[in-house]
Amino acid sequence: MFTAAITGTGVFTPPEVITNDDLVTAFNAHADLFNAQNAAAIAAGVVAAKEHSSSEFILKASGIERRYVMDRTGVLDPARMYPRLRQRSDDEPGIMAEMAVDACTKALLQAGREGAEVDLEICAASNMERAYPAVAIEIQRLLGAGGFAFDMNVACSSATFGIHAAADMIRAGSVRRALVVNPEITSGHLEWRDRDCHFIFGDVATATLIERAEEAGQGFTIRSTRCATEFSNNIRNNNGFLRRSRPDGLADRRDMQFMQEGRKVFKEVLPLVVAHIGAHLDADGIAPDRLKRLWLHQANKTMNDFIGRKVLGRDPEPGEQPNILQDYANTSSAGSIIAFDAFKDDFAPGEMGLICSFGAGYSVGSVLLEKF
Ligand code: CO8
Repeated sequence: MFTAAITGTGVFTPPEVITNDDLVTAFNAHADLFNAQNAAAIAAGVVAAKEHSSSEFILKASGIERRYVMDRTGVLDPARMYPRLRQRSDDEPGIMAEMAVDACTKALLQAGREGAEVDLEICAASNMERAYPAVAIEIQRLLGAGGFAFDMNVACSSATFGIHAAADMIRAGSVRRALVVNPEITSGHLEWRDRDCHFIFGDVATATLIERAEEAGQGFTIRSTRCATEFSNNIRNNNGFLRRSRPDGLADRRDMQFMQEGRKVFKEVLPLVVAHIGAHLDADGIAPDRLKRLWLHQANKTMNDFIGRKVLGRDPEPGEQPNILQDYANTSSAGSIIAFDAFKDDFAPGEMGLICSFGAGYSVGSVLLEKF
């Protein structure tokens, strides 16, 4: 048996930013357009008028101030409200692979490794741009890596579930070095025309390099990982390959994009996460006060404040539970890894922290780390 360790992380940040004010201006113009186009049906009570969004609500309800996206012009066009991405030929890198390779290259650089030294890539994200060939295999080729690669999807928990799988393979010795990469183009499946959720997500890619601690000079030992799932329809997207075979075929149906019962998610996921972290620490005999930091999933500031308080049994000190969601919004599986990447350099050997992600499924994944 070997000891698995995280030795590098990387973040690809898209070049374009949308502030809450940008978003609200575009949404409100869209709502006015919609209401004018549907005036008769609205007056007859057949269609509901769209209400305006507000920056104040977004900040108060979520803590989000801005988000990065791969294209802002399409998202902010009131007559369109989704990204405009160029068609790529099958012979050039796909957009997910391109974002992923940037993040992977940064993770490899941090660890002083090359792509050819990696023998497993897991592309773990909440949506894939195509069914096959696996995006992970394209990333493997672009990095010049050997071994094997595969895609996996556990929505917001994809990164921690990917780390869990890779760490187990490294411990067992079947893999020497693995990249878990999370290219999230959430702007492609967010419903920007719905004020209840239009502010929630942003685009990004993160990568985590995992290798044998015995062969690494520095990093974070993965002491243990823990994953759990429990079925819920409260976060759902019904798009998929059977779409054209349904009676309404390619109709612009609301459920083809991200849908959630936000209040229910909030109330149901919080106790799950708190119990999950508590059970993980208990199983390892680690008291919560041994943790220097919690790197939590980045969905909602109030949610994170609550989890921090419950896990630590007191209000977290500044820096114990850092948020990046004010700048990136919810980036699905990538959020906790962005936080880890940004807030890990002050760890001394022996200090511990916990990465935890949670979301659709429901799913919760946690990774207990110790600096060496
Ligand atoms: N502007 C102004 N008012 C608004 C707006 C808006 N934009 N939106 C809603 N309102 C109104 C509502 O209509 C409501 O009015 P009323 O009281 O009259 O009915 C009022 O404001 C309050 O609305 P909510 O109850 O919805 O507000 P909340 O305080 O619950 O906040 C949140 C909404 C922020 C969505 C909150 O519920 C939340 O964060 N919940 C948890 C969500 C979460 O963590 N989800 C995880 C999803 S991520 C995941 O699993 C990955 C999925 C895959 C990725 C998908 C990528 C696209």
